[in-house]
Amino acid sequence: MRIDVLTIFPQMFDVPFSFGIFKRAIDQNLISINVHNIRDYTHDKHHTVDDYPYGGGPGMIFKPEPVFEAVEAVKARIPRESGAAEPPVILLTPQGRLFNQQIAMELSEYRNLVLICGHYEGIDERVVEHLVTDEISIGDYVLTGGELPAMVVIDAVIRLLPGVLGSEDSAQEDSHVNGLLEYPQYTRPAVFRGWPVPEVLLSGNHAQIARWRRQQIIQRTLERRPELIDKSKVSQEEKQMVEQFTALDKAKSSLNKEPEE
Ligand code: JFT
Repeated sequence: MRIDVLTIFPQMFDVPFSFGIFKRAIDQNLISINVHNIRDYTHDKHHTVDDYPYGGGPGMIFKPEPVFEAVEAVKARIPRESGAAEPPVILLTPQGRLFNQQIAMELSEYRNLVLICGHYEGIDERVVEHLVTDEISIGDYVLTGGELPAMVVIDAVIRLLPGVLGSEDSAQEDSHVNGLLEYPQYTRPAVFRGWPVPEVLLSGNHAQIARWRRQQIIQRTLERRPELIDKSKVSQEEKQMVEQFTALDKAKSSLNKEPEE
């Protein structure tokens, strides 16, 4: 996959992609990430990328001309077979559709992605209407620009590409792929500062371990992210089993408590 990123802060992308899994994937030519400075597509002496908002208001707005010219130049340089679909042009914006694993999987099917990172108070709406094909937000909190969201999207997408992660199936096992949270994990020592690893995991009984993990997955998801359960394939029977289990557990621990004053 080839990813082209447009930004006024290209150096922000140097560090995250110089390490570990990304570096290896880039070195192996599984992905290429090309970062372009939007300022290079201005024509005035001061390389102006922003201007005041029409109608007044706080802050500055990205001008449309440099963004259009940058996207058009970058798209022209993407090698494409004749008849191949145009690459999506994605704007990171608080107004976009909320990013999730489903969207990451959808984007991982493309040969090319073009990402636009804005700054200031936003981008001229004509960029959104006539250049951008997809608007994405990584979550309902306020950031200063689209660079960190772009890195989040790139991370989530490229780890799904074949060969990027060491073992082929580890991307499939992750939480949110099956729509639920993960079970708790432990490694040695078996007792750390007096806190033991759950006994079942040391038992060597694989069927019992699998049952315990499944129960933990459902219990945690019920407690922490109940909205995920409704969308998932957990059976009514399984939910009831875990709810009974949890109720029993709570009853037991309240029996063990010191009586209150
Ligand atoms: C914030 C952003 C995302 C995403 C793009 C551009 C300017 C600053 C800003 C802040 C509040 C209101 C603009 C951006 C994001 C997110 C993305 C821009 N700003 N208006 N903030 N939070 N989750 N994706 Cl361009």
